Amino acid sequence: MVVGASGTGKTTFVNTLCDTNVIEHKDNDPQAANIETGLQIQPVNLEIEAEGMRIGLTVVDTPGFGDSVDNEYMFDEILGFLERQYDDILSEETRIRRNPRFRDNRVHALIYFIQPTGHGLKEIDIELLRKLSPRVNVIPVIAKADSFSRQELHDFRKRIMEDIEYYGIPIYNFPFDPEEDHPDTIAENSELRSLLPFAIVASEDSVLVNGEYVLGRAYPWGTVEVENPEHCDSNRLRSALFGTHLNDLKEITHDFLYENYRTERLSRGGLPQGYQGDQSAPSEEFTASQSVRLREEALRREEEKLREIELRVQREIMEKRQELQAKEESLRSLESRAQQ
Ligand SMILES: Nc1nc2c(ncn2[C@@H]2O[C@H](COP(=O)(O)OP(=O)(O)OP(=O)(O)O)[C@@H](O)[C@H]2O)c(=O)[nH]1
Ligand SMILES: [Mg+2]
Repeated sequence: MVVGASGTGKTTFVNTLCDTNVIEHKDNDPQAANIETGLQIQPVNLEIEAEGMRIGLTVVDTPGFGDSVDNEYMFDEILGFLERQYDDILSEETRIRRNPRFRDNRVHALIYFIQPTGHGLKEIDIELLRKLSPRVNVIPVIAKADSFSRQELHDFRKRIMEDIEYYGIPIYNFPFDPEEDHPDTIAENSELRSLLPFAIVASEDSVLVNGEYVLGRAYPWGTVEVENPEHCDSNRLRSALFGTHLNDLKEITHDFLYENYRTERLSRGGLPQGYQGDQSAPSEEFTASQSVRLREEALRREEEKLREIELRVQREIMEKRQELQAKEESLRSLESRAQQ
């Protein structure tokens, strides 16, 4: 899944990553530029050839993120989408007769696009990452990294990682066990970790470099090559996602993220009554009824939060009233003693 502010290059990245035109770009009609389309969650299923294997892949683009004034609602939609995939598995696991057509649509990696501001994380980034990272492997990337000089990129990367650490955001940091793992794995994972957040350059255009066409962006002063590790980390991320770390991402999703969700869900009383799970093949578009359900769930959570706050305030008022009464009483007894 790719998430991030509008125009950070998510769709271009997906098309670059899969080497085909998987997703159409949002209509850039200037007349419609000020019409809010809201967040649309669009899963697309495809098969690609990567790292010498054929991989069945579902990419989920989230165009329009950050366009709306109400970001909280968008966060809940994305979170709701992630959790719904877990609910589907949970319902399938508890079914007496399994559905042979069942498809596991859990999101194994969420690539989060950080705007190339050079100023570290924004509040909206922090809020969103905090909300989503307990549910999905988050891999942060710097969008349009060709906007930076080498030194600027180094400083920006450092600032972002400091923010991630400061706010305790549990991103996917290519985990390894220094005592158990093979030295090669340790070296590889440490190197990938040092590249976080990955510097991404994406392009759907081919440019001629040394007599050969390669994916890149041509500028008056030179060319940025998407697959050149000297220019950006797009290729490193690709081979980690589709090759070296594909299984690890899946295992962490199943053994840790899903397991936590499952425990929380069951201790809260399990799935809603009558939950049927996803009976059909996955839909191309997030349907209207699902969207309404998510909104209702978000509203319910909001109501719960408000009720908690109300109760807390009532309790505090009660305590203060008791304190005041006790003080008044002691004052009265002091006064009566003074009069005697
Ligand atoms: N300089 C630079 N421009 C890029 C890069 N990737 C994409 N772009 C350009 O940025 C613009 C927006 O790219 P999109 O891929 O449509 O952005 P998006 O994140 O999908 O946007 P929404 O669908 O509106 O959320 C296009 O003009 C792309 O050509 C990059 O790595 N560097
Ligand atoms: Mg897009």
